[in-house]
This record gives sequence, C-alpha cells and structure tokens, in this order.
Amino acid sequence: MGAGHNLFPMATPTNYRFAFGPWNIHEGADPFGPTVRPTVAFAKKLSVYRELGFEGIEFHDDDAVPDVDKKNPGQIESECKQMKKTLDDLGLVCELTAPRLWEDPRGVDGGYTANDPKVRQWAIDRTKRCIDIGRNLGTKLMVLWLAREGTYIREAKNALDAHKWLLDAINAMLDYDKDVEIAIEPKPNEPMDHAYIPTIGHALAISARSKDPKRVGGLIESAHAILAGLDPSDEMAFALSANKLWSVHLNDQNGLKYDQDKSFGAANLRMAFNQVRVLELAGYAKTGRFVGLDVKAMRTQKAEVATKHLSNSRRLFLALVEKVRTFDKNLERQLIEARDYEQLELHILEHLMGVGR
Ligand code: 3MF
Ligand code: MG
Repeated sequence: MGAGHNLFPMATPTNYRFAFGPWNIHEGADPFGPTVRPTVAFAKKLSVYRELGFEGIEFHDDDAVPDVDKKNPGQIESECKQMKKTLDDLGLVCELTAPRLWEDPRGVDGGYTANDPKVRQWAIDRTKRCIDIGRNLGTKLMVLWLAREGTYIREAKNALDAHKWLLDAINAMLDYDKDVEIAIEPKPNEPMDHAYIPTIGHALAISARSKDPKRVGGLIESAHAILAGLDPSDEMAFALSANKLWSVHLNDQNGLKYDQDKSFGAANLRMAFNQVRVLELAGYAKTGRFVGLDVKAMRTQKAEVATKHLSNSRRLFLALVEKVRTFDKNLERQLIEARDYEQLELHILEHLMGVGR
C-alpha cells in the first residue's frame, strides 16, 4: 500500500458473498444428550438463507440426493435438476459439494485410507457421484473434509500406504472430471485421534504431488487451525499467497477442546479481526468466492431463535470489515516504521473497542 493510500476510507458497501451448510441449522444433540430442537425440514432451511443474508449453499452429496449410493447417474441428474430449479427460484447458488463418507458404516475406519480395498473403491465411487452432483448443480468446487482419514491408534494403519492411497484417490477424482476443483479442508483431529492432513501445509503439499496441482487447493476453517495450535489468519495467508484459498469456514474456538464451531469472533475478537484483515489484504471479496460460516447454535438456544449464530456471525464479519477498513493506515505505517509494536497493539485494541483516538 503506497503512502497516503487508503487513509480513512469511507464506509463502502462490501461485496462479500456468504454461505453455510444445511447442517448448521441443527437439533442440538451432543455426545452427552439427545436433540433439544425439532428437525427443520430441508425446504424450510433453504427458505431462510436469503432472510439471514446468505446466498450460497454448501451441499453434502446426500443433502442434494438422499441415499446417493443407491441411485444411478440418471436418477442423480434428474434429482439435481429439480434441486437446481428450487435454488434458482429462491435466488440461491450451490457454492460447493462434499462427499459425506463419515456417516456411512463402510467409512467407519476412513474411506480413501481404509485398509479394506473394497472400502477404498467405494469411497472413490461415491466421490465421483458427488462430483456429478456438483456439475449438475452448477459448481466445480468440491470440498474434501477428510473426517476419518487418520487413525485412533498409529498401529492400525500403515501411514505410508495411507498417503499413497489418498494421493491415488485425489488423482482418480481429477481424472474423472477435467473441470472439478478440489478444496481440502484440513483438520488435525476429531473424529479421529490424528488426521493425516492436519494443516493447509499438508493439503498443499499433497496438491503439489497430484496430477494437476492447479485444481487442488484448500478451505480453511478457523476452529480447525486453532485445534492445530495455529493462527487461522496465517493459515489463510499461506493458502492465499499460493492462490489456493478457495473457501473459508469462519467460526471460533475457545482453546484446545472438542471442535466447538462457535459464532465467528465469539471467543477471540482480535483473531477474528486478523482473519478478516488477511481476506481484505488479499482482495478475497473481488474473487467472487464465498465466506462460509461453519457455526453451530448453542444447545441452550430455543428453536425460534436457533439461526442467530448464522446472522450474528455474518454481522460480526461485516463489522470487522469496517474495522479493518477504518483502521488508521497512516498511523499503522508510522508505528511499523518506528517498530513501536506496543503502541500499534494498543491502537488495534482501542479501535476494536471503539475507545481512544
Ligand atoms: C467438521 C467440518 C465439516 C465440514 C463439512 C464440509 C460438517 O469439523 O467442518 O462440517 O466443513 O463437512 O466438507
Ligand atoms: Mg468446516
């Protein structure tokens, strides 16, 4: 940024596009208790997207085509046609699809990295159906959250084989569809004790070894980065600097525990500010890519108000865009030149609190 540039920019409307997945409106079950809210029908979920300020839907394959494993390509195509028409009528777009391997009994010990070759074949076949669904719903982007591609105990798998099989699976996907773009969503643990692709560094390393690195990138989820002991904004910057950040799952996480998926900014506002800052520095909004909010409602939330985690996260994001844009860039430059980071930090904290100068 040149001298004097971007000084006190006016509050400009942002052109960020927001997305979430249908799983983000949920019944509130946790490992220690059953559901606490009634199930919201899929059609009803779709109908609230626009009201909440969202335009993009992130589909698991079986959200778009229930029982996808049992359907032939013709059935898949016709069900997708219907879904696409519903989306068009509601003014919604399918941002991405993702194969939900982890709920199927066959995927109990992973899909692409399962010891059983029949399971590995099933995982690849199912992923091809997911690619078909994406094509029919008008998106090239497929996300791989590698949920059970890891181990509960090291001795259960040969990790060298597992990495080879994962790469083979990715290559099979790239071969299957010349247009598909794969965004790996890394996560270090949960449900497994250890996942094979815990960070964006691992994801982009496997991308580089694939048949077509241009078509393998990443999706960063804030909570997953925090669980890996890393700063989400730095993980994003690593991907952005390689032009490989193809979506984000913003949320928050209070330290190292189970994956909390708290509302964006709820646990660490400054960390949230820095995630928005890096997206702003990279001009992410201009790429047309989506800001996904992978957030969960608190279990205590009553049914009538169980979408606030989504609208509040979006609102917080937009407020932080404003905070990034209105931070005094001149002062920032002077303090960086003087290496007075103590003062810079104070200004950031005061700016976030709306106090001070
Ligand atoms: C788990 C996740 C997943 C993925 C989703 C998209 C269920 O921690 O973040 O949410 O984001 O499956 O691939
Ligand atoms: Mg996620």
